[in-house]
Amino acid sequence: MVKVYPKRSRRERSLYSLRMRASRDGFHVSGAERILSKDRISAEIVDLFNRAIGHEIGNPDEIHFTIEKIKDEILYTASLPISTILTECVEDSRKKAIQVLILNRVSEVAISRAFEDISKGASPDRKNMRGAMIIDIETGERLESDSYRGVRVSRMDIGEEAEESLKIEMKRIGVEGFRVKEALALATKVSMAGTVAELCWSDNPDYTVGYVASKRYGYVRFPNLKKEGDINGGRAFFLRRSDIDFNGYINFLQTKSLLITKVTPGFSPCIWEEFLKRYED
Ligand code: WAQ
Ligand code: MG
Repeated sequence: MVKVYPKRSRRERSLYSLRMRASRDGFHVSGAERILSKDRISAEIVDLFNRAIGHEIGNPDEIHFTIEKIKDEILYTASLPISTILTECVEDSRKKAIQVLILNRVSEVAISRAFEDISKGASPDRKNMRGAMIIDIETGERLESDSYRGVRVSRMDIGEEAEESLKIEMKRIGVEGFRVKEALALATKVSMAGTVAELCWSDNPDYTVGYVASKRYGYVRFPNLKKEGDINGGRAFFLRRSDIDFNGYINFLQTKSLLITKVTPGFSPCIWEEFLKRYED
């Protein structure tokens, strides 16, 4: 008699963490995170290599790839809902981004600290950080142990099927490229860790879209959180110290594997009043 074994589900297949880091003269240029099956690794390495080598910030002189079989449990989850707010200019975008942070009960001093530091280069030597700063939601104090490097979130990605629905959503709102996908994966993981809210915009001079992410309002994009040509960018994670085991929090961000299996649509594109109204309902 032929024995029939149940097929292993997709989730039980071995998955790998693939990480890329590129630098020039010791300074971080770009990085990427993937969680994927073995058969997709080599093609993805070629893609990430091409991205790193042609990076607009400067050609790297070192590119590192790390490939690691994931042995620990993987968390599977749906993404934060994606909304895009229509704004007129940088001032307008910033005003509304601040409003979302206030709705999340982030204090004024903490908000000012984040905007000021990201705008001028958040590391003590006024350069962009490789990772994120962590800001106390009440006092505005910076909590990360290394304020040059910041905290790097690692081991997160959007699964193949979810990526298909993300592509449809992106087409609908008229965006292309890898940034939305990578930022959405990161923001979802950061919010799952217990972060109250995150503020981010890119360090790439020609990418002006930024976002505020939170459990309550989702991943809220603003078309121009900085001026075109501005080389500064970064990330701030706002944290309520009393609610969190700090070491456990950092450990979750750096080492826990998280794969997004569903992309949640929000309200895009949306005018501000409409966005607020939908969340009040
Ligand atoms: N962990 C922590 N911080 C990071 C990480 C990470 N894995 N990767 C980047 N950062 C920090 C670092 O300070 C960078 O300088 C800064 O964030 C910006 O990184 O249209 O492209 O990769 O919805 O330039 C957001 C909007 C795009 C996307 C963000 O960031 C959209 C972006 P970048
Ligand atoms: Mg960048």
